[in-house]
Amino acid sequence: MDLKPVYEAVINGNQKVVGDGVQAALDEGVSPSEILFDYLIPAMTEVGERFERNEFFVPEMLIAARAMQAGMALIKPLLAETGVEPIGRVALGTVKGDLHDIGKNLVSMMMEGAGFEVIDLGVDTAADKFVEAVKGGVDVIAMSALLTTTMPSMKTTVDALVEAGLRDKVKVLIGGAPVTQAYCDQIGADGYAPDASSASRKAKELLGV
Ligand code: B1M
Repeated sequence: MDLKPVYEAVINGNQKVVGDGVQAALDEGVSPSEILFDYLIPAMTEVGERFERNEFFVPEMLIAARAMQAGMALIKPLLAETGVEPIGRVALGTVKGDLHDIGKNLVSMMMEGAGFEVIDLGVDTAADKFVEAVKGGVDVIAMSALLTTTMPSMKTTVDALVEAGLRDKVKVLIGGAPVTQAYCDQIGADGYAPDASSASRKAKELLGV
C-alpha cells in the first residue's frame, strides 16, 4: 500500500488524511511499526529539518505534530500490544517556578516523533520530581526554562541527581530561550539544544541511538 500521502500529510499538517490513511493501512494489514518507522517518524524528521532551515516556523511545526498525533493515536495501543520498544525514555518538564509550556510541548512532540517515550512532568517541576523519574527508569531528563530567574533550577536538579547518587544513570538535556551551551557546561548538564528539533537529535546523540 502506498503510504506516501500519509507522509506528505504529516508534513502539510493534514490531520484527516493522516488519520484516514493510517486507519486504511492498518485495515489492510500494514504493521504499526512500519507505519511509524517508515512514514510518521521520517515525516517529522523532515519537518524538523525544514524548521532548522527556516522554511518552517513554530505554527507549521505544531500543525504537523498534531497531524502526526492523529496517526499515533491509532497505532500507539497496537504498538504496546506488539511490544515495540521506544528508542529511549525521556522525562520532560519546565523547571520549578516556570509556567511556560509551549516550547516544552513542542520538544515533547518532536521527541515522540523521533520514537522516544516521553513522560511529561508538566510545568513548575521541582528537582525531586526529576529525581523520582530517574528512579522510575528514564534515560534522559529534559528541562526547559524560559525565565532567567528559573534557569538556576536546572542546576538544582543536576545537584539533586548527584546527591541521590543517580547522576551517572541519566543524561541531562537542557534548553529554552535564555539557556546556552555555556550554561550547560557551567552546570554540568550533558547537552543543550536551541530548538525542539535539535532537542530530539541531541537526545539521540546522547544515548547513541
Ligand atoms: Co512569559 N516571558 N512570562 N508568558 N512569555 C517571556 C519568556 C519573556 C521573554 C517576555 C519578555 O519579557 N519579553 C519574559 C522572560 C524574561 C526573562 O526572564 N529573560 C517573560 C516573563 C517575564 C513572564 C512573566 C514573569 C510575566 C509576569 O507575570 N510579569 C510570567 C512568568 C510566569 C511564570 O512562568 N512563573 C510570564 C507568563 C507568561 C504567560 C503565562 C502569559 C505565557 C505562557 C503561556 C504558556 O506557555 N502556556 C507567556 C508567554 C507566551 C511568553 C512569550 C511571549 C512566548 C514564549 C513562547 O511560548 N514562545 C515570551 C516572549 C517571547 O519569547 N517572545 C515570554 C514560543 C516557544 C515555541 O518558544 O518556549 O522559546 P520557546 O521554545 C523554543 C526554544 O526555546 C526551545 O525549543 C522551542 C522551539 O523550537 N526549547 C527547548 C524550549 N525548551 C526546550 C528544552 C530543550 C531544548 C529546547 O531541551 C530539554
